Amino acid sequence: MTEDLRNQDLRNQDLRLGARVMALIDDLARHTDEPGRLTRLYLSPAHRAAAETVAGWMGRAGFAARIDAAGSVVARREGAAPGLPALILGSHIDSVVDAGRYDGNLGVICGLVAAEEILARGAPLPFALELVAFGDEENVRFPTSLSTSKALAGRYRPDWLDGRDKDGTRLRDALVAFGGDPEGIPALARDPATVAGFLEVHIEQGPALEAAGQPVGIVSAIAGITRARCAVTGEANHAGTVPMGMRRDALAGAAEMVLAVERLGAAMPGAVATVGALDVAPGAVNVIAGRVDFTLDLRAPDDAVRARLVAEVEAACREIAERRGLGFAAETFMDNPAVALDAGLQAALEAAARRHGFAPPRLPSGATHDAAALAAIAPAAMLFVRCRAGISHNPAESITVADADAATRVLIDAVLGLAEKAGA
Ligand code: HGY
Ligand code: MN
Ligand code: MN
Repeated sequence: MTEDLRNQDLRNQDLRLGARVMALIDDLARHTDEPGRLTRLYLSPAHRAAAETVAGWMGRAGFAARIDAAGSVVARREGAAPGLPALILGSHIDSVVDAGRYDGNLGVICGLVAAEEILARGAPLPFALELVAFGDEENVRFPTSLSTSKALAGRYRPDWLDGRDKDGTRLRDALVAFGGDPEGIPALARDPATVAGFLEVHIEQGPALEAAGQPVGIVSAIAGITRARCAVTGEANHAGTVPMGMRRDALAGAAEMVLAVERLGAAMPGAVATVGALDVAPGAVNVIAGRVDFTLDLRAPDDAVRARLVAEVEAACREIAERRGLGFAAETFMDNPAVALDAGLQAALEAAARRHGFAPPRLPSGATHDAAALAAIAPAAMLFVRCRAGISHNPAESITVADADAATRVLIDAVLGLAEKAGA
């Protein structure tokens, strides 16, 4: 966001909380694995630095903060009595490659600033407050699925520990190097009775709130998502000597598959289908590609539609491979059903937003979130925040100070409303 737009917001009204949120997000953005752009993959040095920074801020806010065995930051502040069920606020601090700075980080920092404000008001709460910064929501580095929030939800898959990143590093080894503890992950699972709820603030990553002229929206549901790693195998050979009709070109076959994925996704109501990463081997100008690895990301609000899309995409890839004399293998590593978010918490967020004069739309999330994992053990809800042109997973991701302020105040109001209701 340009500096003058930020100042303009500040000139108009007291946006103390929003200004603090934006300043902390800007500070956190310096922790990147790639100088010049924001890339903070799970268990990387930048993830460790960001986790320690956030844990320090939570500690200074009066929370007992630690980095857990799976690499998430978890901080707790007791309520009116010790050992009460916790209302958890937070999101994730890992990012995609060349990311925007608000995806995930906004929810962690909004939770922190809201908690600071709530504690400053001094009213004892009828629940404990916990702040979390999950570390593996994007699942970009390893073939996992919301692994750090699923650790808290008791749904961690031990085979994730043997997954490897593109350099061949095993998650287990990266976790130990990070300072985590693979053997300590099962103990992270929460007894559902100890979790009162989970509230996640997150940028919308879409255009609906900007079109509606609203700073915040209430998320009704999170789309189901299937992700897979695919391999196309042909025969590396000389680009100058092999006649066109005698080739087993893995890249030409993969290219036909990518177009089939796009066509099938577009034809399926409400679905989206993406090939986001593709690697060619051996990758030389004068060598016919012998192998191509690519990723699949298939989503739909309706699980039956997603299942149909997955089946059609796999059938199309196998037909193309067969016709071209290629090998095709697909390994699904994420298969998350669509999740309806908690009606009571949605209502609490909506009531808080309306008390601030907003008219928050209810909208589904095409992106997945840690709330989808926590919803397995506790009431979970999300507050979406308007982002410019809906852009995300891109350094152009941008929100305004005023909207950061609005989201933080709505979150505070929702927590206090829940406290009043629980304490009634
Ligand atoms: O890909 C997603 O839906 C999220 O940004 N991890
Ligand atoms: Mn996110
Ligand atoms: Mn994301």
